[in-house]
Amino acid sequence: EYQAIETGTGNTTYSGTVNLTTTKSGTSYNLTDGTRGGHKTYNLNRGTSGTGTLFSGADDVWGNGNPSNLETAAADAHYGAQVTWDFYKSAFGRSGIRNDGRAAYSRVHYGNNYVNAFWSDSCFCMTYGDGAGNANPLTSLDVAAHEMSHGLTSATAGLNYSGESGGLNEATSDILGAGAEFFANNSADVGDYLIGEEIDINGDGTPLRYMDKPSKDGASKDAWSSSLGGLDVHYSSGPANHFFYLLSEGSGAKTINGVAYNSPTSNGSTVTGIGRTKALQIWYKALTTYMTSTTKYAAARTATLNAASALYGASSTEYKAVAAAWSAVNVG
Ligand code: ASN
Ligand code: ZN
Ligand code: CA
Repeated sequence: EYQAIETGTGNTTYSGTVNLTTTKSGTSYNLTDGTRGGHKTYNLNRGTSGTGTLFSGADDVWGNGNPSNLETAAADAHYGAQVTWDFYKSAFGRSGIRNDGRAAYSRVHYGNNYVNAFWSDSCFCMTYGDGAGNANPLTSLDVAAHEMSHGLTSATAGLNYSGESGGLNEATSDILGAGAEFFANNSADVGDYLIGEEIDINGDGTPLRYMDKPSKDGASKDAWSSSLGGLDVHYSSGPANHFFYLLSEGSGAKTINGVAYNSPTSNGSTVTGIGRTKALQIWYKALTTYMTSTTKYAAARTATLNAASALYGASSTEYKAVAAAWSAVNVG
């Protein structure tokens, strides 16, 4: 049957009106992205297993911006996978999660009132709940890039999802989630160092996590201590998220894209940032070259120093900034 790559229109909840790469099959359209490894977006229609049905229809317009339209979450999820694919390619020269040109797939409308999203290695797929009460659908771009980046971590360092390595695994997803959001340069969803700010999971407009000062969420740690590995991985991620913010932007007060940050240091030092672009290069190289499944915080310091040395030299400003940013979160 006749198949063609098309550019459709997504009317998303979080990212405004966006172009979506779709497929025309015969006379109908479906959410298959033939330019990014064949990524597909499926409707679980409240189910919790299998793939449900591939989103398809008579026109190439997806959703209306309102979550009550079942295509809207699909537009956000399809867009999130598309942007994250392009971010990996543009920033890191990487072709998909496994760097093999093949895509994962996405499933939306998982379960009933499900307030979460997740990556699964067994399906090689991202899954999104619709939220409940205050919590909006879990399909914002930073959440999508966060989940897809669990796939990347799994395919590379393989950081175990518990203890300190689990915190580093979670931080990697937050770091690349924020990286994808900045990369998208979408005026409806500007880049920030907040995770899940649009979901409103707390019902008071606050994000899930803050990278400049992770303790603002009431549970995450700003700095390493010997008890860190006993925490939930979404809280032991704090020092690594904080490291990444400090390395990118430096300590103290700063406003970026209209969001005010104020990042402390645990040792009273002043850290000067090297910019997000270089910080992302360092984290990615550390993740894909030097970290392993059992890497803890001390080894993450070494991994990122090795990455900075390989990329910029052992006497570079970048190398020194990595050391200073880790020291500022009590690592090393
Ligand atoms: N949204 C969570 C995460 O990606 C789901 C989980 O904890 N498994 O970390
Ligand atoms: Zn996660
Ligand atoms: Ca964000």
